[in-house]
Amino acid sequence: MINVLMFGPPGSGKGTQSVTLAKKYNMLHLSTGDMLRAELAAGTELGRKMAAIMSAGELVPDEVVIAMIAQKIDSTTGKTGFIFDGFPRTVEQADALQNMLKERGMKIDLMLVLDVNDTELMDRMKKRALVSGRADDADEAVINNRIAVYRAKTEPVIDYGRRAKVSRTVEGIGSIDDIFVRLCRHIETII
Ligand code: B4P
Repeated sequence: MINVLMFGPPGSGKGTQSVTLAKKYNMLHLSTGDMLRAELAAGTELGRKMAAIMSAGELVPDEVVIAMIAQKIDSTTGKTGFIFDGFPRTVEQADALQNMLKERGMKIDLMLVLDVNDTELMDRMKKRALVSGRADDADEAVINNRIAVYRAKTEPVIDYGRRAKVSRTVEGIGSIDDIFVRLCRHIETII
């Protein structure tokens, strides 16, 4: 099994690219954002508890997303590996993922870091707000908070990848197809 982390600020294209990469390489796409939004949409107790945190652009508690990911890893069969999209988002989540994989005889094989500037991020999320109905895309102050939370709590996770020599920075500006090709080039080096 190969394990790829799709990394980058909010709106950098992690979700967009993970969907097509997972299809191409027969990997399971694990998006903690999608899982949380599914809880919200289903009106579960967990979803109701997380709604306010997410619409403020804050991170939900580590234990919530760690439990979601562990459950998915253990219930998956028939895939070449996992694409982790939007997870880990804190150093604590990175520790938990590393331990989870180690206990199952796996490791993080590649960390793809999408590089996109803040102006472009803001522009993309405002555009998505017109169609997504996502509360966290609708308000400029919330988008700014999400970017600030990324810089403060998530960006330090890149050091993990650097230490393990698995991180690769990829230019995240350009057409979706061109960025896909750039990402595939890196995945081809580990399969
Ligand atoms: P996520 O769902 O991960 O949201 P995201 O960061 O906005 O998405 P992404 O970067 O995948 O952007 P996308 O491809 O869609 O998280 C949402 C919230 O959930 C978090 O704020 C937090 O509250 C919670 N959460 C999730 N995971 C968590 C965790 N591990 N711990 C704690 N809390 C967690 O792209 C954005 C837009 O850009 C799209 O409209 C797309 O069409 C467009 N786009 C993509 N590529 C483009 C390109 N090359 N050019 C132009 N536009 C492009």
